[in-house]
Amino acid sequence: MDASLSDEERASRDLVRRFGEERLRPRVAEWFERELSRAEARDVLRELGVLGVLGMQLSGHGCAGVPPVTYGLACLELEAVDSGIRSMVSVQGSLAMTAIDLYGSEEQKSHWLPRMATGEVIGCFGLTEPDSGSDPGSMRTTARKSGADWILDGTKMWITNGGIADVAVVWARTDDGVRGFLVPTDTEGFTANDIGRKASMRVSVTSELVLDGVRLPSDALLPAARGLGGPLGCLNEARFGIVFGAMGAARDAFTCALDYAKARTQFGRPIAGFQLTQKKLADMLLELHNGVLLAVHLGRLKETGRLRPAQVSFGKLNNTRSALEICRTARTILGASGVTLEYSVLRHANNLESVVTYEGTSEVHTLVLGQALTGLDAFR
Ligand code: TGC
Ligand code: FAD
Repeated sequence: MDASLSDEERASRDLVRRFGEERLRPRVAEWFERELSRAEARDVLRELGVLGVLGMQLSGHGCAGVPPVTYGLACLELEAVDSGIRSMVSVQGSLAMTAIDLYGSEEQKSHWLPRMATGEVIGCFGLTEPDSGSDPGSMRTTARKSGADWILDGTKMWITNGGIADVAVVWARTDDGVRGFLVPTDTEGFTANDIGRKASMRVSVTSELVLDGVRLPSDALLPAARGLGGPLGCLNEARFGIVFGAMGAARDAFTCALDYAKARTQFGRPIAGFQLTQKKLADMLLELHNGVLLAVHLGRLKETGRLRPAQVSFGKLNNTRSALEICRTARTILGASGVTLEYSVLRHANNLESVVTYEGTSEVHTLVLGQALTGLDAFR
């Protein structure tokens, strides 16, 4: 892959990889085992802010403005450690900060973005609701006018960074269609309840957000977001990061399986010497490199403004599906050792169960491609 990357892209990737290996990997299995606490999640985001990856793909207001492939490679290296780490970064940079960057007023941008880039202020993105997941157009959260103010009521569900956020980007139904609001989380009527007992994505905080008569001033509204296209526009950005990120988890599982297969002896020889193991490794290698090549290709399209949402769906569907398959295959190579947290393979596979579900399930992206191919909408 290195031949397809510029010197700057490789240097930035190596920096993030080193940070992941030295600062995060030594702690990650323990975090997964007992679930990352709110305080630890905030600390990790502060460290990632110092590293410079939060909103690194945005320009101005304290953000570096790196090209898409550089951002994608950062996602890949972080997800090689754990999908939860990449998730925190995606939600902060590609969802919450992107919503403000794309749709916010100049005042909103200068108020929030510089401190979000450093990790001093944490954001979350509330689109999903208990009864409204794949079909966000059916959301029930409302925002109604009360004089110059807005009053928000409703519940958001499965919100990454929800319990640690200082500001929540909340999408709500108004008389004027779906609109976005910046909700400081210390506003009266706002509560975040963390979701426990997750068997996946344990290295990130996931919460329910309850909005009970939350009163906001008129300048809490994101002025330039109108309709469902507002949140979906942000999802394109986060999904792009996942196209790269998923391949990080896959690479880590592949490397782990290859090393293990060379070291583990059965029937008097390394299991890497058996043809069945070699077929697994070769198939994993093909899918891994196809996925990375696809990600870089989509990144090059994005650099020149030619990346369409259906192409992002193509990448998200293919790479999350392949990554999950690679991690499951890696687990089989490790035998019983593969089910423990001593190795990363099952932790990655468990995390990827969330990654194939959030940001549009595999079924949703399949239907987006079906629609692009046939012109027929099979969602309803
Ligand atoms: P539909 O009628 O097709 O479209 C409504 C309006 O939205 C526009 N639009 C898009 N705009 C930008 N990017 C896209 N990808 C867009 N897709 C559609 C469309 O042009 C239209 O605009 P307008 O101006 O005509 O009103 O909408 P639909 O109700 O039929 O739904 C389409 C569908 C199913 C594809 C969409 O709703 C969808 O993507 N559903 C999946 C929901 C989802 O992905 N939720 C993710 C929540 S956030 C999250 O999971 C974070 S995980 C943490 C992490 O990232 O790590
Ligand atoms: P449903 O929509 O109920 O789908 C259930 C099943 O039905 C799926 O297999 C789905 O593909 C299938 N299905 C639905 N409609 C169709 C159809 N038309 N045709 C065929 N099959 C269909 N959301 C946020 O807003 N912000 C976040 O930060 C966030 N973080 C998350 C973090 C984690 C760890 C997880 C697990 C989820 C997160 N989500 C977040 C929510 C996520 O986006 C939703 O889970 C996802 O959009 C799917 O919604 P659902 O779970 O309600 O499933």
